[in-house]
Amino acid sequence: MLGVGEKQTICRVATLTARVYQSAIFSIYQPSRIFSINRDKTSEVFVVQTSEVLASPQNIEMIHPPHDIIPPMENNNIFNKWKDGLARTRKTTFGRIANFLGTSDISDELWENLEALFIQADLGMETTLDVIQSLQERVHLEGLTRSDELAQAITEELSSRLNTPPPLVLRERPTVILIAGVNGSGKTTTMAKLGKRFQSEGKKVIFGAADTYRAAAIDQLQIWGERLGIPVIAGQPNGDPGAVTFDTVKSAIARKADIALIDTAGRLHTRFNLMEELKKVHRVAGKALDGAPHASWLVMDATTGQNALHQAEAFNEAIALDGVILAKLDSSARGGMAFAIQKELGLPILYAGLGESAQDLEVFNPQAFARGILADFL
Ligand SMILES: Nc1nc2c(ncn2[C@@H]2O[C@H](COP(=O)(O)OP(=O)(O)OP(=O)(O)O)[C@@H](O)[C@H]2O)c(=O)[nH]1
Ligand SMILES: [Mg+2]
Repeated sequence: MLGVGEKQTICRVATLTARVYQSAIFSIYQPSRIFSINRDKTSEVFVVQTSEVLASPQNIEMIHPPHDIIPPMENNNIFNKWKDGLARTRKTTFGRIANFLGTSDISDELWENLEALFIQADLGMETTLDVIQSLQERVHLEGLTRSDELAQAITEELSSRLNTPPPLVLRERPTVILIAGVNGSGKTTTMAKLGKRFQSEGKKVIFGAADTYRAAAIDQLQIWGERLGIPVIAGQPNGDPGAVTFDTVKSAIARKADIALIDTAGRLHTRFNLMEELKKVHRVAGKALDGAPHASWLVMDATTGQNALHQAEAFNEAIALDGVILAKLDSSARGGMAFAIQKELGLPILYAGLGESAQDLEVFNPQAFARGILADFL
């Protein structure tokens, strides 16, 4: 990543693919650094040029200032929060990349070590192979020979594979959001965090305690509701979650709430029952209000790594998820699963849980995330 105060010029290539672009640019600019966003076929690719621009090819447009794209984060509270929250992931896996990147030549052994580390870091096989292939292409194109020259390329390749989540647009009032996930993943705590965040944005929030499977689950949400001053619609333990959902939506309409967040069960007698119940809750929300639920978010426990991806597929089939909230990143060494969630599930990561209290929820920030896991060799 860029050092603060370095002379920067950013060029935008609007129509070329990242690969074509890379080979084009390296024949014109040396040395240059590439920072790409959305590496899909038609993506915009941003080049950061730290030395003087030597030539200006026609299809490159200069944009200033560069700070919108790569905000300096070194003294920023948010960055520090991410950096602290990702300490385990960084120390256990990504931070060890620095050990491989000595002054030796790039060798087969280095590629094997990197591949093993990415897999261990829960990037998933697909992402791991993709990153390694891109790095090998860059080594070829940029003529890198020493392993320490790879650090920048690794940072850029990883950052470019994380996307900024779409902004939350509340088109309906109330906007009804189902919060799903396996038991213990962090649903109820995340609901409290979301409630606090929306409240602080001036929105009127209501909670629905549709996890009726355990009495303690209802109590837990009610305690959060009291603490935050958010009304909680609840039924009896072992009552019908559909009925609670219906009452929550109706109550949100009557109270003119902006957002209704509905907590759902993570554990039932069987996986089949769980998914059938979720589908029912989904249907009932639609009966109470046309178009509801407007979003279904899956809370994933970042400490469970790749297993959580299979669970997510089952939830996605049942209730068509709109996004993921990655909880417990702070107690996980497996933050690398963020890459697999985007690549293998194709779902945006909307928020990240970085602690147990109500304020420990951040909108997912790819740059802060990449800097947080790679801080040791940036
Ligand atoms: N460190 C940390 N702990 C978290 C985070 N989110 C949730 N937790 C903790 O994880 C545990 C389970 O959280 P819950 O919110 O009860 O999980 P749940 O999915 O509602 O669980 P069930 O209702 O049993 O299905 C609690 O001890 C939370 O405090 C987080 O972002 N960081
Ligand atoms: Mg719960």
